[in-house]
This record gives sequence, C-alpha cells and structure tokens, in this order.
Amino acid sequence: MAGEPQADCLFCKIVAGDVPATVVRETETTVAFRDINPQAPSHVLVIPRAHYPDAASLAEAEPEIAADVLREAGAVAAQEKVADGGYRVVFNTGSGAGQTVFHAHAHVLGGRGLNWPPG
Ligand code: DGP
Repeated sequence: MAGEPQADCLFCKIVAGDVPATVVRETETTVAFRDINPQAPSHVLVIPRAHYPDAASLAEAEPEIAADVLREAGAVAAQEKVADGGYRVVFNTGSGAGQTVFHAHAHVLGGRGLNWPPG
C-alpha cells in the first residue's frame, strides 16, 4: 500500500531504528539525519517517515507531508546555523540525476559556498 514501509528500503530501516543514523531532528511525519557521505560541512537528509520513492510521488499522494519535509529542511538549516550563509535543498530524482536511495529525501547542504549550475 502507498506510504507503507518497504522491507528492502534503507531509509525505512532508519525510520524504524533498525539501521543506525545520527538523527538531528524528528517530527511526527519526518526524520532528519546526517548524510553518511557528506558533500558539505553540514549535509543532512530530511525524509518522510512514509515510504514514497521520490519527492514528486510524495507530493502527489501526501502534500501535507511534502510540506513538512520542506519546513523541516528550513528548520535543519537554522539549527545547523547555515541559513545566514545560504544553503541548498536538493531532491535528486531518478538515477540519471544521482538518486541512489528510492525513498524520498531532501538533501540540506550548507556551510560552504555552493556553485551554480550544479554538476
Ligand atoms: P541520493 O543519491 O540523492 O539518493 O542520496 C542518498 C544519500 O544517502 C547519499 O548522499 C548517501 C546517503 N546514504 C546512503 N546510505 C546511508 C546510510 O546508511 N546512512 C546515512 N546516514 N546516509 C546514507
């Protein structure tokens, strides 16, 4: 069923506490934890507890939870003290764009200058 935990999903396992992660924030609908392979001094992933393969399918099925993810991305930036210097929120979508974990997640990157266009 849409949104239900998937046995083979790494981020569902993090939500369940079956795989450890450095959690920095939690809400009823979201979990935020440090990326295992940080690309900036602050690199946090914000995920919905519900399983959807990408941000667009999450927003289509559960727009309020998609809004929660965006709100938490801003809260993470503030908590990490990177908001003033500028930060980036990225949803890689599809393997061609670098998505490797097919559970919707926002990358929140900050703490250094970020180039545009991205690679
Ligand atoms: P993406 O490539 O956009 O699907 O991002 C997936 C991110 O997940 C990637 O930056 C690395 C991170 N990641 C992969 N495995 C783990 C893990 O076991 N723990 C944590 N904290 N992050 C992980």
